[in-house]
Amino acid sequence: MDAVIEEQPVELDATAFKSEVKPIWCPGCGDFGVLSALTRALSALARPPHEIAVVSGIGCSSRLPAYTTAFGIHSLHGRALPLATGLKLARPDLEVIVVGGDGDGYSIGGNHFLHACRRNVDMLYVVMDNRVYGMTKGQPSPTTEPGWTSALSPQGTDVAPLSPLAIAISAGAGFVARGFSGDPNGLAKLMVEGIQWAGFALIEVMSPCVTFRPEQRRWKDAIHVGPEKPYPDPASAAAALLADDGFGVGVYYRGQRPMPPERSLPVRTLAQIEQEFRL
Ligand SMILES: Cc1ncc(C[n+]2csc(CCOP(=O)(O)OP(=O)(O)O)c2C)c(N)n1
Ligand code: SF4
Repeated sequence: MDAVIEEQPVELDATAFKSEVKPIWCPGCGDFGVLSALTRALSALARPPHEIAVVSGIGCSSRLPAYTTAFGIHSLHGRALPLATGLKLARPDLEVIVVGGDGDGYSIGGNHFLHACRRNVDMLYVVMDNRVYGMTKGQPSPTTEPGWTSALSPQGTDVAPLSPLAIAISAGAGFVARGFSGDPNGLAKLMVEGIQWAGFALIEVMSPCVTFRPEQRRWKDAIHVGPEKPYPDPASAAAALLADDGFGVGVYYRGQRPMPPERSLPVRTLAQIEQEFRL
């Protein structure tokens, strides 16, 4: 009689999730801490790299998928969320994690951001917020302070920044948290919670751009513990986020929103799909 082979849980340490590709981020960039936190979180999840997909848009932060051993898609500017939504619907067995920057996600990707919160497809979205477009050399982003001046915005923007976490809550996101790249262990714990959350989870990570915003090196002094526990309802969580200083770390909101019902779609071959779309 054949021996019954029981499936053992996978035990992989964080290095198993780091690829051989060497990050080309500037020395001191906060995104190193986010990569480190993500590989620790994936190790804690005990799923092998081929069961995980990391999807990004365009930007320095969006280079992250290449630095992991999971499946990676470095997609188009602002389009990571719709791409990841399609991927998750087609392959619900995959753990889908979306990563990117504030410019990518809240500017060109802003529309997709709102609808990902509404649709509540099960994925974690990690936004590395440095309040600037790093890759395109320091343009202001939707989270840039109105008075920040640079060669590209000599008089500042004079435009109020978005409050992405409050927006996410009002659009229906069920898990909303803030972390800091300088605390990879704390961030890894938040990521595990976000990945395990059944539905759309958003983690805003304060991740300094030391090249175009060198003053953000001081963020480590500004970061503080946020809410002791998540706010009980969306209105109080959003009100707290609109009033806070933007540096509180922790889970702000964990809702009760049920996942959309699972629908089993008929499996079709590529040829059948092509036939359907033929004009
Ligand atoms: C459609 C399109 N528009 C604009 C660009 C140029 N572009 C590339 S990266 C980027 C900004 C990235 O900023 P952010 O998402 O904040 O990431 P960071 O580089 O700061 O990590 C822009 C505007 C592009 N590649 N494609
Ligand atoms: S330009 Fe800024 S965001 Fe880009 S790698 Fe350098 S420090 Fe990081």
